[in-house]
Amino acid sequence: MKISPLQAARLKYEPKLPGMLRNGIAAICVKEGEATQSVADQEKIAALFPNTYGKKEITFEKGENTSEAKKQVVGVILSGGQAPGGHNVVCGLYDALKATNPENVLYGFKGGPSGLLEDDYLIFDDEYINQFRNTGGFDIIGSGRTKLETEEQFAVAAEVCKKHGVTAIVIIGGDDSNTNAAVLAEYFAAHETGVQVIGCPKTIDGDLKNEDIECSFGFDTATKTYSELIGNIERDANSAKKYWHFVKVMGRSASHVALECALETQANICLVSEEVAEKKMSLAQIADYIADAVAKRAEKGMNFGVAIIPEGVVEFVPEFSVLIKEINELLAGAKAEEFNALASWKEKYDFIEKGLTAESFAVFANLPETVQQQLFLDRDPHGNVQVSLIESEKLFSALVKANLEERKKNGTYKGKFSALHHFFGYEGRCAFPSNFDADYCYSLGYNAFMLIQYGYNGYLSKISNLSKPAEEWVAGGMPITKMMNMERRHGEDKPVIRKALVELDGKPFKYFEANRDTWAVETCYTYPGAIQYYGPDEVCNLTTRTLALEKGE
Ligand code: FBP
Repeated sequence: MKISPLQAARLKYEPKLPGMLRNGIAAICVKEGEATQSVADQEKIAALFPNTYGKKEITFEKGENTSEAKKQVVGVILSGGQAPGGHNVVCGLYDALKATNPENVLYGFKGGPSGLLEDDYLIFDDEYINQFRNTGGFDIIGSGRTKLETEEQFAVAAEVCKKHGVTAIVIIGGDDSNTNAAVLAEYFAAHETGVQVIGCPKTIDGDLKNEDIECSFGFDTATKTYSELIGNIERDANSAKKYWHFVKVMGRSASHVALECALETQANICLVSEEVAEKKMSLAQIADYIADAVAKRAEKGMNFGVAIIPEGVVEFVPEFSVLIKEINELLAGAKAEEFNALASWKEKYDFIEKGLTAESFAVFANLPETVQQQLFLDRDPHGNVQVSLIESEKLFSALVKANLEERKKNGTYKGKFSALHHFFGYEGRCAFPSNFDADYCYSLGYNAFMLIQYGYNGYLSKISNLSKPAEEWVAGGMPITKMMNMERRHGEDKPVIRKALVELDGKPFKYFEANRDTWAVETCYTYPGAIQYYGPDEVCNLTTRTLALEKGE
């Protein structure tokens, strides 16, 4: 198979482990810390996890390895959206497993959690795994979004594990997948299957983080990739001086990706969904906020700019989420057929007008027609509006355009407004992992095996002190139940890992808030350029601005 020169070079890269894991398997000992409590709802979580609740946090240290010598057969699963570095988690896991005992076996369940349920797997060997070292993507075994959450599924999983003599399962996933890992761990313990479950924190969205997990893997590479592209666009905008670029960036719900890109590039505008919700901003207010910056820049002769829009923002606009709920109800059940049978958009529009409340119809009527139609055409199998498919970059540029036209009429704006649109998402999810993600992921996988070897169940592989050089990173594990609280999901109270949204009193947002008025009106662009894999430390091992600010650096 032909491979690119960079791929060939990256195959040879040796990921860095935390100092304490560097002296070989025989010299890794475990230090137990304090017993843990869940972050909230302690009694309820303890009752739901009688076998795995309240366990101790642990760290690894240099010292004699006292783990029990037994043959390990481990199964690994990649769950959910791709994130750069996933291959290295598998490589780190494999290397630690084989270094401990060459007889140990690593199964890769294919296509996500369904691979475990369907007993669809491959067995890793050196030749196969070596092709994937330090590469992006999840194609090593594929990924999927099947949720492992029912007792029936757990029973099937236990059967499959028994069949192959599996001693542990490693689930590489986001907050939902790791929540399910904790439930599976409890099930395996309660049924005395002898199978351990370890999770690894993955998602480019950056919303799986808390006082224990400093960041999920993939966030570093994905945001660097988007920031490179946004920086290039800024330079183009500043050269041609004729376009406003509206750039939507991925992040299903939280705005960590958008905020990090704004900190990296100092774009003129960045919406932060959490702030939109907090201030209960309407679409018109958001448009007015952006139009203000456009008008002020136009006064200085700058009819160009860059605005970053987080993927999930419309769901955080209160009036818009009410509209979505009403549309979902309007077309529930048989009413969808009635609607679909209407021949023209005009007839459909009348049907919508009659079915919505006056407030929601007013919101609807102000949307560009393409977005109006999107709300009724692109629906999921349950008939619900697919909010993630709404082209919010186009929605906001259209609203800004209309706002500026009004300003033109009353003589408060004389500039030119020409908008271009971009969506950066999939471009960043499978990039070659940055050195940070390559090292972090390899360490997470290696560490996951050490947790297995020392007999832990229901733990998340934890590597911390991440803004420092890898030598100073701290390796250990945290019971997943510690990160859980009860939340209402689909009408039921469920134990879940809390999703980390952008904190408006957190340091990254505060820094952004302190600077954004200047960035909006002046041209303060910074150009991060492409991720560097080889060269001086200060360009190859840059931590994210988010992590650096959170750490007070
Ligand atoms: P995970 O939470 O599974 O990591 O996925 C996050 C994400 O990349 C979001 O940023 C995006 O909204 C979504 O996946 C897209 O999902 P899909 O790959 O199914 O289109």
